[in-house]
Amino acid sequence: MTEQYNEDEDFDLNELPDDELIEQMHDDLYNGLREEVVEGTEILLARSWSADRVLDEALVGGMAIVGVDFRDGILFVPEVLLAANSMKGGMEVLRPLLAQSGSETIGKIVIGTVKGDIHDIGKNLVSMMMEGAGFEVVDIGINIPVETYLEALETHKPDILGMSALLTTTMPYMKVVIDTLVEKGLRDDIIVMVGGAPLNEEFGRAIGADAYCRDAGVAVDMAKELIAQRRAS
Ligand code: B1M
Repeated sequence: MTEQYNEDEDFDLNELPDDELIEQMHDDLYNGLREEVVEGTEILLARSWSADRVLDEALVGGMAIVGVDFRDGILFVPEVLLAANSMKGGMEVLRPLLAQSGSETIGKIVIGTVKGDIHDIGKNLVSMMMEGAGFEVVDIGINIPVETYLEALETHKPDILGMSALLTTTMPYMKVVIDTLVEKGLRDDIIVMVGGAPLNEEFGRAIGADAYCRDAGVAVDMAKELIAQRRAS
């Protein structure tokens, strides 16, 4: 990534046209500059950008660049943590907008990232979008073992169990959870939806999930569809 502006140079994000502001926000996210990412997010909203568009173009777009350089060994964990923290700053600004919903609760989801995996940005985004669509969301966090999923299902009695995994080494754990539900005779009581960058449809089917969700928007649509199907049957 090249610096678009000299770091010492004092400039006002507000003065940048939209396309340059987006590029600058990608740089700021890459460089872990949370305050600047938050400010850029606020500026775009003030320019009447929708929360969805800010999320996709400025934040998710920026994190994709970070992902490529992380993969290629250009960025390392501490830098990626700072980038993630900046992304979360922007997401906090968007949260009330994404979670704005006048509608009645249309269903309940318990969601968590599987054991061995601490990635939570995607899961948090899914939670926000589901809330926004009128779901009650119980986020049980990261690194979740099967016992904790089971306890949460017992306590909260949700319609849906959502699991997230970002690592090829942790995605098989989703099958451990689903197999345990089957063993305990609980599988038919709940809709299971899975997601995370390394997953795909085929994997979702192979482990016995009801749906693989490519992104948070798909998760919302799938959740509505599967709940409607279940209630109709
Ligand atoms: Co990690 N990491 N990371 N990392 N990290 C990846 C996943 C990786 C692809 C990077 C790379 O090499 N390009 C790679 C995995 C390779 C693989 O397994 N094939 C990787 C690695 C290797 C690692 C470590 C092993 C690195 C190390 O220590 N050497 C380590 C593992 C730690 C662990 O979990 N045990 C590690 C650590 C970290 C950080 C802590 C530094 C940080 C996480 C911070 C945090 O989450 N709080 C981090 C980050 C940020 C990433 C990348 C760069 C970005 C992930 C992200 O937040 N994306 C990531 C690269 C990448 O994915 N391109 C990478 C943005 C987010 C909005 O997208 O999470 O895909 P995503 O979520 C989407 C969809 O997938 C879907 O909807 C979301 C929103 O649209 N979705 C769901 C997700 N979950 C869902 C659940 C659902 C439905 C939909 O349920 C219903």
